[in-house]
Amino acid sequence: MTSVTFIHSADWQLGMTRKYLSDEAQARYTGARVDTIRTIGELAHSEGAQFIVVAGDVFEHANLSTRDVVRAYEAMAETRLPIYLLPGNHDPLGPGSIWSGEAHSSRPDNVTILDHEGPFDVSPSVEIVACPWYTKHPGHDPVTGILASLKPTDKTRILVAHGMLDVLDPDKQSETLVDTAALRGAVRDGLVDYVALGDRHICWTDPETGAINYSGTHESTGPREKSRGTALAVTLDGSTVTTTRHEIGRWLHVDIHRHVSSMEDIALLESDFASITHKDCAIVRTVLTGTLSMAAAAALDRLLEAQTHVFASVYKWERHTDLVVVPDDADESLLGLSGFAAEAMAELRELAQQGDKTASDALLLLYRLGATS
Ligand SMILES: [Mn+2]
Repeated sequence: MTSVTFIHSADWQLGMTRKYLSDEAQARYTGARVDTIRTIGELAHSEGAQFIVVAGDVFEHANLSTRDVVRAYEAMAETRLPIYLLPGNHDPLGPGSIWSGEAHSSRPDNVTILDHEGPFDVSPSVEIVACPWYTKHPGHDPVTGILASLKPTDKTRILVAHGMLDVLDPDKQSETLVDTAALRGAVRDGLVDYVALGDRHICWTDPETGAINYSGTHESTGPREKSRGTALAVTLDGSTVTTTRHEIGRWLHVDIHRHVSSMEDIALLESDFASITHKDCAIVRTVLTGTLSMAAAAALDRLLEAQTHVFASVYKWERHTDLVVVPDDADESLLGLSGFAAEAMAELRELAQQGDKTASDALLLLYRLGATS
């Protein structure tokens, strides 16, 4: 058996939109997610890879514009390597699927849709067995059913599949969980040499076999993904599997957690923002808690406002944000209120101390008006 090297990628979800991106950032995000296909091509050439597999969810949904589809195909053509695309739960086969639309007449010759179980001959010594999704809700394990039909072969056999391994999600009672034990058995029996998985957006190698892998997405799709996008370079040589993780994405989702109760804390928060590179391609979700004086709260607002111009997006994770503004003596003397205004302020202060958000916001507004007048 001769050795084979290829790139394993998955979950491109091309055409994805995110509600926390402005139109400007969304346009760059969409473009980058296509452009990273070219980066995968460059990686493939530098690794001496013979082909690229994408293990499901190539497109975000069935109703993408023709532009989204043809631009993706154009980038795939430029890789000048065979690319095998698996339909997943976002882009299943079947009536009205994205694979049958008019835009697909532009599909380049180097791209093969894994539109049935296979085998697909990659070369005289390598074959792909595919587990495409035919519907968004198959109602059963979409992967391991195919194993029973496989006969031993002298070829190197790569299973390309999409779904959630049961060992990674033991509490989830989904009908579509994939039976990990069955896949491990197929690897141990020599029925398959490698399992290229998509669906979980993580770069993961099965600790028991080394041959069952998730590549992760090529570009981060959400805050649960803790790095820029990844792809795996895979070499199969006899029964030896070598996988190398490559960080190829440009976009990053990052959470900043910080307790802020003083100007010093706000300075630390500022350094959190400063430490992130490629800020124009970084999406920051903040989780801020604490009790702030009005002066500190105003400084925090100014800091956050300034970051929105630098980063692709900065937004609060509302559910976990808990900031209360309570005036301190310095705030009150700066405002120099008297009479009715001072009484209103005292009342608001009492409510804010009890955790009343509206009172907090009103105080902050009062402070801003007062401090700038
Ligand atoms: Mn999926």
